[in-house]
Amino acid sequence: MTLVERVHRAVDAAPVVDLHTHLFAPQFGDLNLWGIDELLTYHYLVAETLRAEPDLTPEELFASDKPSQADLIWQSLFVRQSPLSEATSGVKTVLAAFGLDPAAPDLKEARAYFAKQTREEHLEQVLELANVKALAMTNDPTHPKEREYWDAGVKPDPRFHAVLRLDRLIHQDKPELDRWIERMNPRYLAISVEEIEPPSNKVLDACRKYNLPFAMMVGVRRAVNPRLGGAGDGMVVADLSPLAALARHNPDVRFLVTTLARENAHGLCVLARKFSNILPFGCWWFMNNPSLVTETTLMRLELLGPTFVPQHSDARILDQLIYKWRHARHAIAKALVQRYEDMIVPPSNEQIERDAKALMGGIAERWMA
Ligand code: HDL
Ligand code: ZN
Repeated sequence: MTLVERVHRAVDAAPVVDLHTHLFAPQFGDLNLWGIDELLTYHYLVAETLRAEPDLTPEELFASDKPSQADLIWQSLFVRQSPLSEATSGVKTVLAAFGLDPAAPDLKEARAYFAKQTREEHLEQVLELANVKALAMTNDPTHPKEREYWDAGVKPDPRFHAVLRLDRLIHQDKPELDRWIERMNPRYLAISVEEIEPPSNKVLDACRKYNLPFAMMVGVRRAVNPRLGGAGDGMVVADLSPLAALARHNPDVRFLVTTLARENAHGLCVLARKFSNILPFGCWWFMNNPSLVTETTLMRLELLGPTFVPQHSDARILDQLIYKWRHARHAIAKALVQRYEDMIVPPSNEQIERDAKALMGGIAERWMA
């Protein structure tokens, strides 16, 4: 086998531990999204449809029900034009993985297929096809429907790890951090920010008390176009200097960091060289495109060696795990091949498998332990 074949085989075979998703375990009922209508009404595809259909207003699109939106999005992005974006090609990858026609003229076949699946068997099939062995959810106790499940004593499938998301919780009069940490048993605390604001001492003390990493997802500017709803967020190039101070003043706290701007990826790498308590994780959101995953993974390998988490899926719909991880594995393997080709002594299969297992799941697993 060629080096390229050996690397792609090892990366494909390495089980994934997915450090960031918006998925819910099946015990959360309808919060656990799956199926073709959910796939097609993903906010990435909503934004792309509103570009492709300039005479369609967001209000008109959102006024129709989900299946009608899915039909319109399918015709607009998959039939009337070529599905060349990452989000459209992802839906085709999912359909093909289930043996469905990715170039179908309509959604009849896909809907019939998903209608025959039960939630439980579909979950096993998706995790198998995606080779994902564990994943982190995004849990927000201020979300009324989700809170109902926690208050009713929900016990998530052990492959779905809780993460306490602080974006809204920290603005509550009484965040009750201890209560939610003890109820959810989160693997880390997380927040998304436009610019880095040092977390409160209460948050950092909770990280120390429960030995939890603190994740910062940096560079999001919310609602740049409010009419697009969940699809309306944008990005900024953030100032990373507060992160250096945070890591320096809190050497006993672990920081998971991912940045939304391509321009911040290099600076994050340099900071991760200075502070071993900073773990770059994934190519977030607008960075989650194969070209940028390969570029960023290559830069991270060159600056950090295999000591970071190259990707998280950020999946919102269960079936997306299949495409987000197939596309990521291919992009990550391309970067690894380039680094191995530059090694004076070519790597053995064992070395390639060891590195692939660490990058795809081992490092993430240790940080979520
Ligand atoms: O804040 C986040 O976790 C982001 O990932 C947002 O949820 C965003 O809407 C998203 O889904 N990006 O992929
Ligand atoms: Zn997310």
